[in-house]
Amino acid sequence: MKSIQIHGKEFEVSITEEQIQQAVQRVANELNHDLKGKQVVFLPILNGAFMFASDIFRRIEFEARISFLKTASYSGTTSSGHITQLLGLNEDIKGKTVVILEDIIDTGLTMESIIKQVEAHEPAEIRIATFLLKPDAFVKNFKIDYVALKIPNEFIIGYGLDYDGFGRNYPDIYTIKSERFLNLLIFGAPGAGKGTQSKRIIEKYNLVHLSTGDILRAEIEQNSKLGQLAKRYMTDGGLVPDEIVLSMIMLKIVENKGANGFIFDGFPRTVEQAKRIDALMREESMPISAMIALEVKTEELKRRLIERGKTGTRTDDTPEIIENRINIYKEKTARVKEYYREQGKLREVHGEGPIDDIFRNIEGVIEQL
Ligand code: B4P
Repeated sequence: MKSIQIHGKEFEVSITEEQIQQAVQRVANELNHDLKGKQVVFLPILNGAFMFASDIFRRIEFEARISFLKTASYSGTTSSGHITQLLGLNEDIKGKTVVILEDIIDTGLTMESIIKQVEAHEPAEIRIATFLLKPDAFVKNFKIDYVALKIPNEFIIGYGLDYDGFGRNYPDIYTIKSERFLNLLIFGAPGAGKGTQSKRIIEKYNLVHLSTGDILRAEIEQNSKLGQLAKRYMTDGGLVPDEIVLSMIMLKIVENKGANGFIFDGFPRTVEQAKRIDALMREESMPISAMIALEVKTEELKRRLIERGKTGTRTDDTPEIIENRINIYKEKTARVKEYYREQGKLREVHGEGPIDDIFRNIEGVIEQL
């Protein structure tokens, strides 16, 4: 996606030049249809509306005048506390049709004040044409006759609109690149459903899935050096040493820079792993958002894994190794949960029952983050 930098902030295209031009053409068509035969004066409001005004005016197919206005805003001592003064209205608009051209209307406060001041010059009628409207921010009740595009209530630049004076020159509209990201840890004993729920979370939230178990099994499959090393520990259900797991996961994070976020599945499994990943993600300005811990009774964990062992390909799904994995979880891994509880990041979710119901509860947790 096209992006630009202004004052160290990154903006990315949210409305393309083509979409803008189509919308502007539609407004111009409506104006041509509605106002032909009238005595029309266009009043664009500077600075922001200069591009919109220029694109509209060159598409107007009847005789019309154009006169640029500017507003000066200052806090006054009136009851409204805020005054917008209209500058440059020298054109005789008495008895004429006036079209005020604005780049963006959000609350409508400024436009309301502009309308009042234009009315004082006794035009026959006033029409409002705005390039952008933020319906969620609009609190006034005057009629807006022509709207090219409606946008959510967020900060934008381009096509005449600026950030601290810059950005007006771009033909597209840009929004600040989302700094919202989601870094989730999905946690639970072996068989708690981490892998099962991760799949759904990734689909819905578009996160990169980092399952240390899957990565290690892939290494074993390829018979890589790392795989050979990991196999020694995984065969009986023990933990692979922290250094190996950490270097592996760090590599994956670097490879996926620019992701919306990560879901760490089966990681961290020791407090040392947790401390190291916290430090790295803080350095990357993407701290861990929350740990979602799936709570499942030991009997149910065993039942699930033994069941999978009957048909699946996991060599560690045998009764003795399952026992060992669960014991190691209790001894070494369960305490990671307390580490995140202390940080206020732990979210416990009941992990028994239908998979869809569990996912709905997880969604509820994520939506509140
Ligand atoms: P993992 O791959 O992480 O395996 P696991 O913790 O045993 O969980 P698993 O993925 O099997 O279970 P899930 O909860 O999805 O680790 C394997 C090994 O790799 C470890 O033993 C260790 O040696 C090594 N390792 C991995 N990460 C490490 C790290 N960070 N540090 C050191 N060593 C590491 O549950 C899946 C089963 O439950 C499925 O059969 C599913 O169908 C079923 N299930 C899920 N939800 C269900 C529900 N609601 N109802 C019924 N069944 C359900």
